[in-house]
Amino acid sequence: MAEVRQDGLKNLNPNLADLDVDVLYHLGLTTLDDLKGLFGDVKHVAMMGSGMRAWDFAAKLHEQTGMPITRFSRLPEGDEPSYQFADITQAKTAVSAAVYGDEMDPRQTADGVRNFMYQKNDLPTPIGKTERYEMYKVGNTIAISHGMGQPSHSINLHEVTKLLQYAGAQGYQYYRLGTSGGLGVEAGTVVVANRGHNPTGEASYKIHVPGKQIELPTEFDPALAQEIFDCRDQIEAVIGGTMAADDFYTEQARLDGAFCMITAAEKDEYLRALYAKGIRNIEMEAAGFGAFCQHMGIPAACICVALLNRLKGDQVTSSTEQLAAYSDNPQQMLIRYIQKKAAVAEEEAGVA
Ligand code: R2B
Ligand code: URA
Repeated sequence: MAEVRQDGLKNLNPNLADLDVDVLYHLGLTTLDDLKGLFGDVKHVAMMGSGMRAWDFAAKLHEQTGMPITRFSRLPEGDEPSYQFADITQAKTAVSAAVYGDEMDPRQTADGVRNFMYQKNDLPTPIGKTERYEMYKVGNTIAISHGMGQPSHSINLHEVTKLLQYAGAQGYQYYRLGTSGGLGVEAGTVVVANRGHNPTGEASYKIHVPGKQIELPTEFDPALAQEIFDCRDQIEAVIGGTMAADDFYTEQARLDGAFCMITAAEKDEYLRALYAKGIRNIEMEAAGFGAFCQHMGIPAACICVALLNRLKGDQVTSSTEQLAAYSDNPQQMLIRYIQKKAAVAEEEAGVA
């Protein structure tokens, strides 16, 4: 029987204890960094597809709650970056060093410039590297991007979970704040998932280990889903199934991909059958995310806004401003939830 920790974490890999140093390659951090100091207090991990959205969420969280921004730099304190490149060759070398992680002075990189400007304006700066994902920390909350699709998100989940293990964090929860195509729900509506579904409509996620198919269940924590739903205020929201596809076009039954294997009637029949199974939106991570968190005993919620109603069309035609407003909906629900939890913790600390 795998050990189950007091906070519910289970199935932690025993091989990790044998590693002298664990390189969290895609995060750009290792166990030689001060992970306890940086992440020991983490209670919330907000995951989302794009780096810009992770930054945006961290900035809003800092602004709305006053929780402090955690900064991490391997540069000596107060050492400011210079962003003068002598010529284009030096600029290219610097950017390539940032991307490929060579041993080069990070003050000379594009990231260095950006971080310098963010720091000067009290805005979140990334922790670790930004080649694959972008991670920010505000108070007890990590905001991190995971890219598009279940494989990218899965790598992220493994490394973040190891990071929190090495940091000694306890009792943390994961959230995915995403975009999606609604099923019978209009643009702007938030779907809080009760379970993830695969494209056959089943609530399971298939992995192959080692080469043998294993099916994992994909339920989300029902109490947490309800608590997040209760933070909707004026935001239109529903609790329902979220289907994860391995593509935006073909597996989501769109008629507007580069190729198309179905008729409009087949698409309609498929989407309506999914709706009949309680599925209310389609994106690209929910099933893998639910499976990972259920397997490891990490309470998780998948909170995705619909950008369109897929029963009415395929193209995302909203303006940039409209899309930003839609993306704000799940973010505000989570910020309210984090604030509620902070108030409860404060009250408990006062009583103790
Ligand atoms: C939602 O949006 C992305 C595709 O546009 C994908 O990551 C997802 O799940
Ligand atoms: N993301 C998806 O994966 N599908 C949509 O329809 C919209 C956003």
